Parts: sequence; structure tokens; C-alpha cells
Amino acid sequence: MKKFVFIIIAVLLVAGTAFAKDFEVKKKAGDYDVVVKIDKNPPVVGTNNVTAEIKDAAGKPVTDAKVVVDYSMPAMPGMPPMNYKANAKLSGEVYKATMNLSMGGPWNIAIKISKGGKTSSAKFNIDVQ
Ligand SMILES: [Cu+2]
Repeated sequence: MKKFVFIIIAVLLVAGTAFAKDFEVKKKAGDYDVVVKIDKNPPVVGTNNVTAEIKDAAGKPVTDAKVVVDYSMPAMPGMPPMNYKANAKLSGEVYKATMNLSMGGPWNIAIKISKGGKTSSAKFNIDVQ
């Protein structure tokens, strides 16, 4: 019985850690590999901190690009489309930005990476709670 209780607690701890993990998505943006993390999982109404790790085709971190987080919600009945931009700042080898999501529901995210006159985007969707 004691052993059984121990196993249950262990399972709950592992599950709790899994839920506490950042939202993470890996995407291609042109030749870049981008790993995006959001500190809320699922993302929430209000402040969400985003980090983007960008690597070039050779696997080298890209630290000299201009990175913008574009987040938008399509039009809904009685609500016009919403579109916001946040400039990301380099911190070490990752880019950081803050999104302020004004309502729950589906949002489209585009991480726009500009370098050498060329812009590539990593796009994905989130379901905001
Ligand atoms: Cu809406």
C-alpha cells in the first residue's frame, strides 16, 4: 500500500512538471531553425514572455538579425481584426519579447527575422486561455 501511494505521488510530480513546462514550438523560417518558447503554457490573456532561439543552416546561433514578434487575431463577429508587434531584444544568444494578449482564443504568431535585407518568418498558432 505504501509503495502504491509513493508511485501515485511520483506520477503526479512528473505530470506537474510536464504541465509547468514552457510552451515550445520548433519552426523553419527560410534557412533558419527557430525554437520559440512562451513562459505560459497554455499562453494566457495578459503578459506572455517569448524567447526565440535562431540558428542558421550550419547550426550557428544568429545574433545579428532584427527580430519582431507579430501577433494577431483574425476578425470575429462584432470584433475587428487585431494586430500587434513587439520588437525582440537580444539577450545572450536568444531574442526576447513580451506579448500582451488582450483576449482568449486563437492567435496567429509570426516571428519575423530580418538580416541582410531579407525577411523570413516562423509562423504558428496559439490558443490563449
Ligand atoms: Cu477576438
